[in-house]
Amino acid sequence: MEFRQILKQAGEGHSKPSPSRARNLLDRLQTVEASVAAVASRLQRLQEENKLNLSRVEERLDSLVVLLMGILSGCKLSCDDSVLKTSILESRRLKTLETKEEAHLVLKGMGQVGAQDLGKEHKAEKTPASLVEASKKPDQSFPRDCAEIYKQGIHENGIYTIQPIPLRQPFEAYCDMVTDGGGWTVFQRRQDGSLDFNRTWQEYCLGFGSLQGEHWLGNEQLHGLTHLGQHTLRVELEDWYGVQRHAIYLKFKIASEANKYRLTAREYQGNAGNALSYSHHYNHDHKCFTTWDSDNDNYPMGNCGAYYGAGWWFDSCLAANLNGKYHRGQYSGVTSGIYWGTWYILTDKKTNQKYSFKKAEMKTRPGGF
Ligand SMILES: [Ca+2]
Repeated sequence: MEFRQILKQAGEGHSKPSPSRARNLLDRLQTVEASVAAVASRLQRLQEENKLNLSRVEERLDSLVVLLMGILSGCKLSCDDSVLKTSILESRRLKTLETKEEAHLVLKGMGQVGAQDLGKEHKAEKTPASLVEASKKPDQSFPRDCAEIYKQGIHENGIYTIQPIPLRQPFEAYCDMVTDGGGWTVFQRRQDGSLDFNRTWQEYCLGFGSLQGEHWLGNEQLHGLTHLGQHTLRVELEDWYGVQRHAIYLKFKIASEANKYRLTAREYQGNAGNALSYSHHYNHDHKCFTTWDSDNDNYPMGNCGAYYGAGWWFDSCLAANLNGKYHRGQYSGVTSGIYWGTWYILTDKKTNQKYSFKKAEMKTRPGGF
């Protein structure tokens, strides 16, 4: 029987429960009501806790979504083929290694350095040991060249780590991702005269300068970049009036050191003229590299590299030399400047002046890119 009915009956006098029984019932009623109130309060607390937990979960989900969006928009990559793409991103991250000391320590761990002359002007940073471990895998751990990076969807100019030959040491290079469709691995730059290009055979072999500024990437690196398949050479020139011209060679190759880094540059296109194959007597195509301390030129009476103060693929001696001295426009005396004989003549017969370029850049990418 319900308590309230009992009480009602008691109040109406249909039965006559004893006063003690009525008190007992009232006590029990109060106990039950207190229990119900406690349960209701607990339920409410639980509901509030659930709401709080739910909102925390939502917050964490939101932050995860933001993080994911950041990663995706940052790398602009889809997530397949992730090993190569991760290595590209890692190569950009390496730019945060700022000091020469850090780079030098890393390089000591790596053994052979590659394109860098850390003791002098070169400021390029190198690969941490952990990444070098990855690069020891038998397959390709870094993109072969800037063209491959471009094809991965990265179209930003800058310094990237590349590995033209599997199992060989990766190295850094400046990638021109904008000019004429991008994908160019830059191997020479002149722009302000801050760097001396009259260097030894060994220096030209390993490379020198700063990848951000004036530099020679290295003949060994050039050989690695061009020894397989067909490659294109692009030469860009700017004079002191700001006029720009270019020369393209659809067949470009640099031989091994055993073959004195011999140049192949054929099938010219462009508007700067074919200075590399100027004439029968001044033809740089198929000529070996010469420096002041390694004479491999076609001039039997002396060393063209020593005479003109540059490392280059001299004939006997030159119709072009983009590694010459940095003169500010016109100069006189020995034709030692940054020279391209099909654009500016060797000597102005009226003034007896010669002309050196303000900017020069040489770059390569695979044929059919
Ligand atoms: Ca000679």
